[in-house]
Amino acid sequence: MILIGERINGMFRDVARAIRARDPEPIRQLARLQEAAGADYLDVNVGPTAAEPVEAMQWLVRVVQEASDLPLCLDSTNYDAIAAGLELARKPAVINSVYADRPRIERAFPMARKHGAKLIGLCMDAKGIPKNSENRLALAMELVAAAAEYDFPLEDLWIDPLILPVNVAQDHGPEVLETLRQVKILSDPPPKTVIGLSNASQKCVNRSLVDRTFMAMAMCCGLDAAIVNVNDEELMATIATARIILNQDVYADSYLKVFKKRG
Ligand code: THG
Repeated sequence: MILIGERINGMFRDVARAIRARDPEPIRQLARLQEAAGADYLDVNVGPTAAEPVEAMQWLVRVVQEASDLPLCLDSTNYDAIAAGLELARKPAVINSVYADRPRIERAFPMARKHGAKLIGLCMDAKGIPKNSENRLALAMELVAAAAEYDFPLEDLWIDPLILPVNVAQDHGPEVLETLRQVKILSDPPPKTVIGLSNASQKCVNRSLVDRTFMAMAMCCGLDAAIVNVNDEELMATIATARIILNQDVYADSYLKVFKKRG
């Protein structure tokens, strides 16, 4: 399971404040905390309200790399900001994200090729997020076809079916899980799959419970990667346990400790 730490995102008030004040220490601290908890990548998102998103992304990428050597997941709808982040990234990054819309595909895939970046493709187009899995898959197929067109490695394309909050879009849950299963038959080799887990529980009570239950179910459907709160210990224990049940790790009485120390 590839874990992307979600916390360096201007959606969080403390991060928005640090970005606004160009105060590096809270950001460095979040980078260190997530690395220590076992993140494989760090999501970096300046947030929806950042003035000068390109300059803010440059500042954020520099500050994160002062504290951690982890590769980055550059999360923005602004491709100038992503391009600026790619220029500064020391390791091959993930571009988060592109949706199935020609102008975005035509900008994102060449950018990914140029930098050897991986690319998250969303099951969404200019009309929005479809409800049923067939329509989500049709959009995933557009992205798979684009990868072939741009000679982009399919295993570097990570398809995100897009989770919505369970309190307002409960009927999407089974469709997301079915999409995760079916993505694997779209091509050979198949694309990878990824979700932004915390979306599921936004504005819900028992957030961690909703997240970790969704995570276990998504893992059962073949999920490869997730943007998560890696500092949620119960979530991390659920992931470790799901790996045992799915026979992805070898059982030992101490498997929870081993999971924390891995890599
Ligand atoms: N897919 C992809 N990328 C994504 C998402 C996705 N990036 C962003 C997001 N979704 C994943 N990251 C988060 C980060 C924070 C929250 C949810 C998802 C979150 N934040 C608090 C809230 O809104 O209640 C912030 C409030 C606070 O604590 O200050 O829930 O799906 N590819």
